[in-house]
Amino acid sequence: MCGIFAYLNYLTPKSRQEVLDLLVTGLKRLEYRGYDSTGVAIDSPDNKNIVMVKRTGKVKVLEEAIQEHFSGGDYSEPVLTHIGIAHTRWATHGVPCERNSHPHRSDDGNGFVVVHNGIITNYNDVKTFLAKRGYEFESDTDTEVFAKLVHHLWKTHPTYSFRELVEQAILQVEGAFAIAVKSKHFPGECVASRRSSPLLVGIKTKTRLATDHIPILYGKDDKKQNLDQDADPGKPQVLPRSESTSEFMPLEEKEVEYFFASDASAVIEHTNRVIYLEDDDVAAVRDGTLSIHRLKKSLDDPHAREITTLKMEIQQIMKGNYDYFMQKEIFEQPDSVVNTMRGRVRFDGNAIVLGGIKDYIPEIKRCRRLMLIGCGTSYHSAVATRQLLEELTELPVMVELASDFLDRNTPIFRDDVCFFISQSGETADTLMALRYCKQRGALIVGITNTVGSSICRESHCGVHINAGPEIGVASTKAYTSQFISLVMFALVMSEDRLSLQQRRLEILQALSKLADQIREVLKLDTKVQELAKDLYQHKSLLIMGRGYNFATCLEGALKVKELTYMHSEGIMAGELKHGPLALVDDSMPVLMIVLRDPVYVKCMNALQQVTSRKGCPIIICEEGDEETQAFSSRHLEIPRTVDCLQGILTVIPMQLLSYHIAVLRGCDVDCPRNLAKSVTVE
Ligand code: G6Q
Ligand code: GLU
Repeated sequence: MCGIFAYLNYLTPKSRQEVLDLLVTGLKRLEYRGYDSTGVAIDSPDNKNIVMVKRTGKVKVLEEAIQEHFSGGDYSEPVLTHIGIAHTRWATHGVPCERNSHPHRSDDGNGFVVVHNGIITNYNDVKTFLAKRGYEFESDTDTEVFAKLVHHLWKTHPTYSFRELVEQAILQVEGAFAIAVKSKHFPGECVASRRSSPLLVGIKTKTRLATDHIPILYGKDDKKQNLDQDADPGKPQVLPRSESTSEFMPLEEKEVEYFFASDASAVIEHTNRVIYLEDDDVAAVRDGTLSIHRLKKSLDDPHAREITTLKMEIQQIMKGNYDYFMQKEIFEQPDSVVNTMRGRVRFDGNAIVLGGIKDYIPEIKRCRRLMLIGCGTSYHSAVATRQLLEELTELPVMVELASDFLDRNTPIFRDDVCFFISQSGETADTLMALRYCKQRGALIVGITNTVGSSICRESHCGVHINAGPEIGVASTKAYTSQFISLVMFALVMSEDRLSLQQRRLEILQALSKLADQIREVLKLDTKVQELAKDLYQHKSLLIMGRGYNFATCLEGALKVKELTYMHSEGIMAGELKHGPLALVDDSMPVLMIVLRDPVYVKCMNALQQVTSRKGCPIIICEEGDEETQAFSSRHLEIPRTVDCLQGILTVIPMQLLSYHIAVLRGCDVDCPRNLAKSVTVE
């Protein structure tokens, strides 16, 4: 999700103009990550204030705004030490607009300003706490609570250092974040931290550093303070922690520049010396000295963080170790599925809360039927989850392609609940179908990856899938996150059905294992690449399955078509003898999904029908299922999971297969011909 860039020069004279140029260039390097708005914060020329400029849209727009904003004051005067922070936002809480753009501030006086990537899942609790103490909020974001919380702590614990204030705030928040904080009250200092979102520190010095390691420091008291017991300002209730309690000396340099960034692409042109922060590391720069602190001491902690020397080119860093964004996005799925569930699924209490629709659940429970509407991959996520929705909601569920739904002038009732599923939230057909249903009085639920998109805005309620920006035109991680969002909805709907509790539990347990199982499936990559070598010169590929895996057949075939320009068809295995079997002979490539679920026997029948026509299918089957594997020498084994989640694990080999075939055929993986990421025309 989006990007952070911060720059600190210590005893290295730089004008504010130069700092702004550095910040804007840093943001430009992070643009590829996807974002919807931007912002920067620097000191005012009299050093008495912090000035912020924020814009929706591209970094270019911010750059122009900066030129306009800073044309008057004296921004060309060199400053010895200064800290500037910058951000590209991919909205998760609150639509993209200037008010919601980062940096966010603690108070009218801009005492503390914060840039944040990720989601603070308990922001509502923190917000309520702070609101009771008179804090007024000016944005809809989760981030703002962090700035205000630091301010609250500063007021109640006046002897705390900047780093200690941020540490205390971090101990109070839950979720995923990378943050960088700047303060008027602590000039020349910067504190940054991360949990589940990436962040690194780049170090630039005139001479080579004397050390390759930054020691990790621990405070005397890492206990989370009870926020409810406000200390009397001036009389701290808790003893402040001393600054350097460790026997290690932190990195101390005379003239030094530090860069805090979400990834190395933003720092590589300045320095190749970086420290990758680990979860719960707090990096603080004070008097030009960088120190790294840990919130909690654990036995297996290393004593120091290593300074790594980067040997990569920018282009390479943007895609990580991947050749294409699509490939990167496929491999991001263990994380993106967790992000979709973050703050929503409580595995310990078996509870699920979907904040964006919870107030509408009673109304949804009273509806006559559910309609799931989308295009392409998004439509397939509806096909994939329909059966579970029918089972757990006990309602009729219609699954519709938006274009066809409109062509048919489908009857809609006031008590219908219509889901509009769209990664971009801008697909014209889906949006028109939404308006059509809204006019007829149905309840509109949006399932999108893009906060503030048209579908988001025009829905009554919804779920953000939080998969992070998807850049490859072929949708991959958005599909698995849409899938999980719909599964979570089904679980919410069945919360109070006694007879379904066992089933819910089984699904929740399977969800908790999903990320690891996806990692297992991704290990099949080399094997899939070998299979791609067998297939890439063929003209066609048939993909067969049924039940919970039919959607994988459709989605797999779509991936193959759009990426490789080969013909491919997803075939419902139950339909084989009604036509498609005629296509099968010893030369037709066939892939079959045969898993141990309620339709296993029927799938085995289909497998037999294919092999007895001399077909030699590639089989996707369960780990160790020798009986099924006996039908073909080419098989891909996936871990066992609950039937209704199999589709998440089976689609990944299909994503990999289409990717490898496309590479072998020399196709443009990230931008297939004739296609666009967001289809805003009918
Ligand atoms: C497939 C595509 C495509 C997409 C549709 C709908 O790989 O990305 O099929 O799913 O064009 O787009 P939205 O999900 O953005 O509505
Ligand atoms: N949750 C924050 C917001 O919505 C940060 C999103 C991001 O990662 O950019 O503003």
